[in-house]
Amino acid sequence: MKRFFLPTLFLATAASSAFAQVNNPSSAERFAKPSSELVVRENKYYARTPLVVPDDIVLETSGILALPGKKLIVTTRRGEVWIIEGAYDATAKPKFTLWASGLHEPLGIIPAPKGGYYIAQREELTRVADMDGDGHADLFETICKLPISGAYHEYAFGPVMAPNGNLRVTLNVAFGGATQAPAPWRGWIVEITPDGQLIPIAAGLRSPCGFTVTAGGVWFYAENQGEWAGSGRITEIEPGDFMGHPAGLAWSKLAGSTVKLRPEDIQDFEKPYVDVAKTLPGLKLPTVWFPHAVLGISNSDIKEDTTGGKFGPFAGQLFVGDQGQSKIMRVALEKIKGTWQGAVLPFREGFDCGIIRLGWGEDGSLFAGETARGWGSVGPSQQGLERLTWTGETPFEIKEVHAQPDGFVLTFTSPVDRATAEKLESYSIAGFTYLYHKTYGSAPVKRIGCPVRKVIVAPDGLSVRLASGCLREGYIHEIKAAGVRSANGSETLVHPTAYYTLNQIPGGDRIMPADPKDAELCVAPVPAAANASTKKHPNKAPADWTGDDGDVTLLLGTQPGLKFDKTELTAKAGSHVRLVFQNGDDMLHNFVLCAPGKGQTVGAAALLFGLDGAEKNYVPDSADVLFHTALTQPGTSDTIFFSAPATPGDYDFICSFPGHAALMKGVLHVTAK
Ligand SMILES: [Cu+2]
Repeated sequence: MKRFFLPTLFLATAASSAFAQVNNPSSAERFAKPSSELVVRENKYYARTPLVVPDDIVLETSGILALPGKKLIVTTRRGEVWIIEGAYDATAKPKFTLWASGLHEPLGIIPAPKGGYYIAQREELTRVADMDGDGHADLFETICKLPISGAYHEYAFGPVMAPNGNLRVTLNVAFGGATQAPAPWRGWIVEITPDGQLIPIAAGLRSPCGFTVTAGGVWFYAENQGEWAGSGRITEIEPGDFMGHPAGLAWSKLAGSTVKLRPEDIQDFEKPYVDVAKTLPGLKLPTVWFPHAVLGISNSDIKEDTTGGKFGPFAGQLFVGDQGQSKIMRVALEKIKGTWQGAVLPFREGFDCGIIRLGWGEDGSLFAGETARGWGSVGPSQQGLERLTWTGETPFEIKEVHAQPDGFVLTFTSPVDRATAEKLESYSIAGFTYLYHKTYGSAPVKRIGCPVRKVIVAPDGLSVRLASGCLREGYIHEIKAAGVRSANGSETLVHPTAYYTLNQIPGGDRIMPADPKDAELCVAPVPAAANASTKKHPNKAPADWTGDDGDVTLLLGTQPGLKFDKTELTAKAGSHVRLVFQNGDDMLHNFVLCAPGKGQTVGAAALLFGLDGAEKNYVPDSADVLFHTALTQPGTSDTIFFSAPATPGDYDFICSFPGHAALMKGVLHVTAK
């Protein structure tokens, strides 16, 4: 997970029925705004039902397993295991029975073939069972110890049962400090035999909250943005792989390790991940990148749709939860030249709380387990459990994206309207990628437009083939089909944008010959906008100032843990202020001076930025923004020159990088002249 905290004021949610369970009444007023258009539309196809939880239970759901007879067994971050009856009923109050307690932050539960359940706790994999049949657990059998140092970020996720009957567990790295893998196998995925033998599989994981093995036997895990991870992503895991975070390499020399890389092989590359992968054997390319703040900020559990159509038109695809943005994304994969790749799309947002666990119900509904504690999340609740059901109506969506030698094929859930689908202007494509470096997260880099040159609509209207220039292997391609309408009723797509990670460009027939001018046309524009001097980013002293220093110099720095080094600054009304913003932290930050009381409003608006956010320093175009610095790299500074407001008062300042404003805030006291 992350240490990012989201302002929960932000909302992108939800039908009024969703308010049935508000565990934190003080946050109810945060829901004063009307539901967004998108969520209202999503509700038509996928209905959300929060479970009613008794007031005396804190259901920070961390593991979900459906039991026969429409029951569930769930674990919580507080170490409890509950059996829930009536969880499928929209109106009745479910019955909760405490089955076990006293576990150490369990983060998953699966059946154990010899009875009871396997549960991963922070420091061990355990079999828990009810031997005397009284309805409560009485056996707690340690299968395998998982060493920890005590750092709060040392989560153990799982287990997931491998096809061979062994159990896999993923082990988070610790946060910060000289080493983030203070105990063996932190930063690894390991396999444990039922008799407790530990087999290391792959290294370089950072915060692998979710992982799964598909019906086809392929393992994928979800990674959070963070240090060494430019953005969220899911990646195929095979034995011997290195996933990018160097902390776990401390243990690659131990007996049993299949990973050949050593800590000294990794430096602060500061280059696109795909470029480093070409020269660093073993570094695994992400299967599908999830653009940060666009498709989640802390992606969590992965569930393959094995319902055979009971959950709608996406059978065989993957659903991936997100903790910070309280939403679920959808992934459609394909294998090209031996490499997995594919598209991620938005699926459903507007949940009550951050999602860390997903679990199928026995009727093909999807349960979402929720918690906000320690991280914050969008929505009114601090924890909970919701059920998502397909209403039986088919949403008009991009169903799959398939790479072609000269572009992409998009398939749809229902036929497209030919007139709009045949127009080039109905589409746009752009490529970009993320840096591989020690810094926490990366802005999207090397973004270029990919001109759409030809469209062929299939006779049945269920797919279109797009030919485009400027495609790059290893890059993410943002594919928009905003102009396409449905044949039936001229509807727009519910979610018109897909992000396809093009690890391999396939061979085969082209529909457009390669343009010899491609190479010169496809040049990344220099994103000068971010550093330009503007009225609100005045990075040069005005000519009419006497000297460059103005009347007062304010020094502002940053500290780890999303903090400015000062929360109060003072300047006289109308005085000439030179503000030096020095970012000494290991993450990207800015300084945004806002109108009195408007800091959190501006911070919430910054969360809505898509990929263009970096070019705009994540500063919303708003009258509430008075002045700001550039988005400043770790160890660098930006200086701005402005006249303090003429009206005395307390002016908010924040960092507007998505997710920071709730904690990174302060006040500029403007005093009378
Ligand atoms: Cu910040």
